[in-house]
Amino acid sequence: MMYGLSYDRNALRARAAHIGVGAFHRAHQQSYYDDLARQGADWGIVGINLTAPDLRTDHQRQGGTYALLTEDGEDQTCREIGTLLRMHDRANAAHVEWNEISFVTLTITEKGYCHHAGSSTLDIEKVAADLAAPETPETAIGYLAWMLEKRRRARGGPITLASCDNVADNGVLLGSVLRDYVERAFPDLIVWLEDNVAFPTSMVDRIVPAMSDDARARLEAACGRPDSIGVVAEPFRQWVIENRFAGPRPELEMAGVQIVEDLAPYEHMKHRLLNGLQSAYAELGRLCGHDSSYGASTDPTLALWASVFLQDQALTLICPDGENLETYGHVSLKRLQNPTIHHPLNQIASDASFKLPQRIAAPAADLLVSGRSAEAQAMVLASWALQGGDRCPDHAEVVTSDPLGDELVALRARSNNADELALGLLNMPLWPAQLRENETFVANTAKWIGLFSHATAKQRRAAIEEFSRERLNA
Ligand code: NAI
Ligand code: CS2
Repeated sequence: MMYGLSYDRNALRARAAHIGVGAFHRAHQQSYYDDLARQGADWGIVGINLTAPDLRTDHQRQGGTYALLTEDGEDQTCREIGTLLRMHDRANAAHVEWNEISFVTLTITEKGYCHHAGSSTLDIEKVAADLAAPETPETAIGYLAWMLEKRRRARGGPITLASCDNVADNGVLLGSVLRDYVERAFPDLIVWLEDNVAFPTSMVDRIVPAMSDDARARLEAACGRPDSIGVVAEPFRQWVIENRFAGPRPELEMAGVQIVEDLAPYEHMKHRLLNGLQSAYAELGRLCGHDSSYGASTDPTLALWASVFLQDQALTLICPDGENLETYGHVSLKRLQNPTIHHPLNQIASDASFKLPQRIAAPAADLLVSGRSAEAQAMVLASWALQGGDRCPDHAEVVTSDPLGDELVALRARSNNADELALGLLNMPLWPAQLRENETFVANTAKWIGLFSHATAKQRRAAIEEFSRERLNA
C-alpha cells in the first residue's frame, strides 16, 4: 500500500463517532474504516475526547490525517489514515452534530464506565456530579445519556453504541450503567432507549503501546513528515462484534470484521489468553526485573511459566468457530515477543483492579469449580498484592495508576504477614467468592506472597522455574 489516500476525504460523511480517540482507536478501528473508504464507502468518523489528551489542534494542523505504522521486526508498513473526519475535545464535545451519526464505538479505558470493579453495577459516587447537573456532564456515561436525551427530543433515529474496551461483557456493562444512570437523570428517556439503542458486545485486538520518543522517530522516518497524532502498532488486528445493531451501520464485514451471534467465546479467549498473559507478565515480569512485555516474554523462565499458564487458562474456554486455542496461545506469546513492540509493563499494570477480574480471577474461579489447580493464577494475584498501587516509574518514566491502588497500599501496610495480606486481598469485593472460599487457593496466594516478598529477582525466577518444571513434569 502506497503512503497517501486513495479516496476523497471531502466525500466522507460524518456517520459514525468514536469516544476515546486514544492510541488504540487510531491504530485499530480507524484502520478498518480507512479500508472501507478505500473500497468506496462514505463513512467518516467524528472523534470525541472527554478527557486529555486534546487532539483537536494537532489533528487540524496536519490536515486531518495521520500515519499508522505497523511493524514486527521484519516488515514495516506505513499508511495514511483519513477517516477521522474531525475531533472534538472536552471543551467542544457538546457541539457534536449527531443527526447523521448512527454508529458509535467507545474506548474510554476499563475504568471509564463508572462501575464497581468486577461487576456491571454503576458506582453512583462516580456520577454524582453529573446526576446533579445532567445537562453539563463530565463522565462518558453522563455524556452519552445527555446526547441520547437530546436525540429523543429531536425525534432522532436509532443508534448503536458499541463498547470496545477490554471489560467483561462490554456491551452488557455499557447498557447496564447507562440504563441505571438514565433512570435517575432522564426517566422519560428509558422507554425510547429500550426501543432505539443497541449495545453490541465486541472484542477488539491489536497491541498498541503508548507512543515513546523512539516509536515517534520511527514513525516520522517511515511517513516522511512530523506527525504528533500518528501511532505505531503490531500488524495483527482483529475485531469481532455481536450481531446487534440499531440504525444504519458501516459494512464492517467488508473490511474483515467478524459479525457473530455469540461473542462470549471470542471475548473470553482474548481476555484469558492474550490479555491474561500480558497482565501475568506485567505482574510477574516486574517482580523479575523486566519493564516491557518484550523483555518478560523473551525471558526463558517466564516463557516456560507461560506454557503452564496458557494451558490452564485454555481449560476454561470454549473454542470459538474458526479458532484453535493452542495456536491462539502460541500466537499470543509470539506477538508479545515482537521486538518492535516494547509495551511498558507499567502501562499494562495500570488499572489492574479493572483488568485482573476478567483476565485472571474469572478463569481461576472456573478452574477451582472444575476441581483443577489455579496456582498459576494465584501467583499473579500474589504479585499484584505486593506491588499494586506502587508508583515507581520505569526507565521511560511510565508510572502505573489504579483507582484501587491506595486501598491496596493501605492493606499491605496493615498486614503483618503473607497470610493476612492474602486474606485481605481475596476479601476485596472485586474477586469472585470462589477464590476466597477455596482453602488451597488462599494458601497458594499466601505461599507466593511469602516466596516473592523480600526475595531477589533471581530467587523469584528460580521459584517460578521450579513451579513450572514441576507442573510440566506432573
Ligand atoms: P490511551 O491512553 O492512548 O487513550 C485513552 C483514551 O481514553 C483517551 O482518548 C481518553 O480521552 C479516554 N479516556 C480515559 N479515561 C477516560 C474516562 N474516564 N472517561 C472517558 N474517556 C476516557 O489508551 P489506548 O491505548 O487508546 O487504550 C484505551 C482502551 O482501549 C484500553 O483501556 C482498552 O480497554 C482498549 N484497548 C486498548 C488496546 C491497546 O493495545 N492499547 C487494545 C485493545 C483494547
Ligand atoms: C493491554 C491491552 O494495556 C493493557 O491492558 O493488555 O491493552 C492489550 O494490549 C490489548 O488488549 C491488545 O489487543
